[in-house]
Amino acid sequence: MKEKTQYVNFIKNSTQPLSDNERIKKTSNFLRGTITKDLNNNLTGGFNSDNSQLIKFHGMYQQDDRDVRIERTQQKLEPLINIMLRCRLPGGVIRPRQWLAIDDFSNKYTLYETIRLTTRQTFQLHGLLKPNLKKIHNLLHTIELDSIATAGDVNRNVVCTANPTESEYHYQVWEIAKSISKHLLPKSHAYAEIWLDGKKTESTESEPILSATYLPRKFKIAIAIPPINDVDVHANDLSFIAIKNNINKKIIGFNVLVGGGLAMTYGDVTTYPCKAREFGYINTQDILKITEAIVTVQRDWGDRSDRKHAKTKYTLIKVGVQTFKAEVERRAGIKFAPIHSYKFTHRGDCFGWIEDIKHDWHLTLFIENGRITNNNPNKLLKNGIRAIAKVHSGCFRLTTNQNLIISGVSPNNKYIIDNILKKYGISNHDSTPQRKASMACVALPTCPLAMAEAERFLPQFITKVENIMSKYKLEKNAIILRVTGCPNSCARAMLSEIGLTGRSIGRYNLYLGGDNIGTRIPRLYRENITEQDILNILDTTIGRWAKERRNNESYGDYVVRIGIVKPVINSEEDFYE
Ligand code: SRM
Ligand code: SF4
Repeated sequence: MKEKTQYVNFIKNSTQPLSDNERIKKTSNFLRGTITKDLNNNLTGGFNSDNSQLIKFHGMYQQDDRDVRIERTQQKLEPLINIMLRCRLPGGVIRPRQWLAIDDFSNKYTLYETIRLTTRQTFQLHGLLKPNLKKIHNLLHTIELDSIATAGDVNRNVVCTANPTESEYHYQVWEIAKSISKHLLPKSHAYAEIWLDGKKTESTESEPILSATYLPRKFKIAIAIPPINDVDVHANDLSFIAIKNNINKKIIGFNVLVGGGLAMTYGDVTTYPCKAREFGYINTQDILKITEAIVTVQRDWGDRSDRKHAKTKYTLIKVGVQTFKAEVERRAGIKFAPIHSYKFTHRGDCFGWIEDIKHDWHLTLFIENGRITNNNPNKLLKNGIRAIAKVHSGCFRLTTNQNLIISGVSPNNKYIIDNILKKYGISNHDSTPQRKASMACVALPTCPLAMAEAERFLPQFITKVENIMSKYKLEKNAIILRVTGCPNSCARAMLSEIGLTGRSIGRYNLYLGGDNIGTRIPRLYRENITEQDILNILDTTIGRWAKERRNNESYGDYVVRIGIVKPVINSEEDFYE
């Protein structure tokens, strides 16, 4: 305990130089910087380096098309700078009229003309040009959406279980997701001022929860409704696991988990993916107080010198669960009760039509890599969803697996939706269970951090994995398989049974042995290998799994049981063993 107290004192009195992002935030005048000046500068398509950090807090990333980067450099042209915008959509619910407006905008004003559903239940528009930025923010505003705090050192989009099998509870967790999102939003008027031509306010603002320098790093919150762990609780700084009263169908409270996170830096063993720790149980009415206390402890104790160690997972490991938890209880004035028992049994989406207790219908559609596009002439996905949005009176729910639920369809309208899907060639049946259990991050060409392909690599790679599955008569089975273009794990490869993380173009690290409910981190099996090497390994291990597995044993559990990889139990101690 002495050591932990010393760490907290060290943070208070730290003389380590702060990271440059701290300077940018501090001098930004509550996230304004000189964004407006850059916005009006027609000589460049981008923002200066400080402002390009600040626009993240307003939900935007400066990018360039990496496919044409070299060519443009040779032509002595500035890179094709453009902006990616990420919307704030707590719980992933979007109305058809909102969808139509976004769809229109993406057709008229984005370079790629796509809508990209993300692993955190929202959508991104890639390829916006600076002159169109105010247009998109004004549009979002008129349809009651915004992109505030979907990036930067703040609380990000709050995710919750969207699965229609849990419809009785969905509304309750969605309401909570919205209230947490609102509670933790920056209070600064900068967004309205810059993007919506809002009235200029004197700089007497304050950020009572986030502070004038905001959080040390991004912060993520999820709400899960067991038995489904679709939100991947262990990827989040703070997770709430709903405890249900099955008689009155009310959620009575939540188990609280803190300190999950998946990223690492290659070659730096002080960084690693981490599971969240159980803090205890709280009643539903205490959720905002507990959230605020956890966020402010991380705000005050998180590392502001070294961004690689700034996330809650490292703060928690440094001070220990007991010290962190005691401080949360002190600040919230609430004591955690012992954890209520809960069990996760799966986390994939439930594809196809499902009827809820009110006799409304919900259709979960598989969207490969979350990319809504018309690129395939035989499957005009974007046009098809647009056509549905025109007649649909319910809503759409985005899932954390990059899929789309057409939600709240009356029995009479079901056939209308089915006919539209048929007309546009959209079907769940053209994808195998293996394809539906696989996911990739965006990576190239837009992500500046990508070391290898992910979204553009996955479809063909899965075809090869499907061949292996059918060779061993496993067509009805699926392995959770995820690919990311770098070790940041945006498609949560570090919670998959087979995880690939990009090393360089065409080469990946292969991780094996996560479980299929998202409660075990996989272990590095082979480093920096080619697609063919990976397929050879999968052929052998999947073949053995087909023959030797016990009952319904998953691939991840099998490779751990027979010792192909040792399980990761406590990543800060054994991830690099
Ligand atoms: Fe992510 C950065 C895309 C979910 C961990 N992520 C990025 C950036 C913005 C690259 C950048 O910083 O310039 C990527 C933009 C690519 C592009 O062109 O669109 C990017 N992340 C994504 C999305 C779109 C992946 C997807 O295919 O759906 C997801 C958007 C989520 C959202 O809607 O808010 C996305 N990112 C995640 C997740 C998964 C999750 O949250 O469930 C993780 C791992 C969980 C975690 O945070 O530990 C994740 N992204 C990162 C990191 C590593 C952070 C760290 O702990 O060190 C970075 C890099 C960073 O922040 O410095 C990053
Ligand atoms: Fe980019 Fe890496 Fe995230 Fe993929 S995992 S989107 S490559 S930051």
